[in-house]
Amino acid sequence: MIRNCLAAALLGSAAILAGCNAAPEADTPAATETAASSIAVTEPWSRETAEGQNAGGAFMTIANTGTDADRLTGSSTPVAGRVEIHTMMMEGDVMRMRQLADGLEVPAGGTVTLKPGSFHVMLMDLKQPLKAGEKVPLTLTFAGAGALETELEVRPADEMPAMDHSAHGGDKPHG
Ligand SMILES: [Cu+2]
Repeated sequence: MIRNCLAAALLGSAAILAGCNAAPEADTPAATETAASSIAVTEPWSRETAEGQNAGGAFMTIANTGTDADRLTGSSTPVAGRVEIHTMMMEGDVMRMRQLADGLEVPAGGTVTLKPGSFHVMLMDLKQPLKAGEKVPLTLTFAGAGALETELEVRPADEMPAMDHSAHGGDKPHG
């Protein structure tokens, strides 16, 4: 069965940006929402991968404006053999990724940010390198909201979260 959201996605990116609701909300132009839930995903992105790199992280902000907690339980994309929900945690002195077997909870009225060094969606067994500028379709599955179609924006590898040198006066003359 083809979900309404998928049908909307097939119509093109404008439909994706407008979400799956018949009447898109004017104040959330970048959000993707399902008709049946209060989950919205904003700024989904991934980083370009090097040739031979077989996994990559995907990041986004997930907001739940509903009154019930929801849970991201799975994900899929045509470019990866499988997709897992990961967190990062310290094991001794080593930062390790760990799969969240029960998924990632998005509290009622809350927001969860997936970002480098923290929660992320892991694209495993990549079938092709992710190239900067590409858009990669990604399906997110929520326990309550069901399937939600979104699209990752692939960003250049050197576009790291900006290290704020301004605090050191780096671009100002010393003395
Ligand atoms: Cu990971």
